[in-house]
Amino acid sequence: MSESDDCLFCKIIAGQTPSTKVYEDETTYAFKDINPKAKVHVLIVPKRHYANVAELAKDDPQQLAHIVAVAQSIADDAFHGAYRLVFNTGLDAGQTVFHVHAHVLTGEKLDE
Ligand code: IU
Repeated sequence: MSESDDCLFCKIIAGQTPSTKVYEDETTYAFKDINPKAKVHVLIVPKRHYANVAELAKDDPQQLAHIVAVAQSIADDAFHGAYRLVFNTGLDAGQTVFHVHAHVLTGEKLDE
C-alpha cells in the first residue's frame, strides 16, 4: 500500500472531491462513474489505497471478495443480478487512476 496525496480516489473517499455516492461502509466506497459506459456504471473502491487489483488480491483478498459482494448487491437492485465487473490494470489496459477500482456495468442488457 502506498497512499498518495495526489490520488483522486483517495480525495473522493475523503470527501475532498465531490462524487455521487452509491454505497459506503467501513472499508469500501462506491460512486457513479462520471463518464458512464452503461445505464448503471458504478466504481467500487477500497478506502485503503492499493494501486491495482493484483496488489489488492495479494495484500487483502477479503477486501477483494467484499468488492465483488458489493457489486452483486448493486446489480441485484439494478438489473436482476446481471453485471459486468472490470478491473483495468496497467496503463496499456486503459487504467487511468492508480487506486484500484471495480467498474460495475449493469442496469441494461450489455453488448457481448
Ligand atoms: P480506469 O479503469 O482507470 O480507466 O477508470 C477510471 C474511471 O474513473 C473512468 O471510467 C472515469 O470516467 C472515472 N472517473 C470518475 O468517475 N470521476 C473522476 O473525477 C475521474 C474519473 I478524473
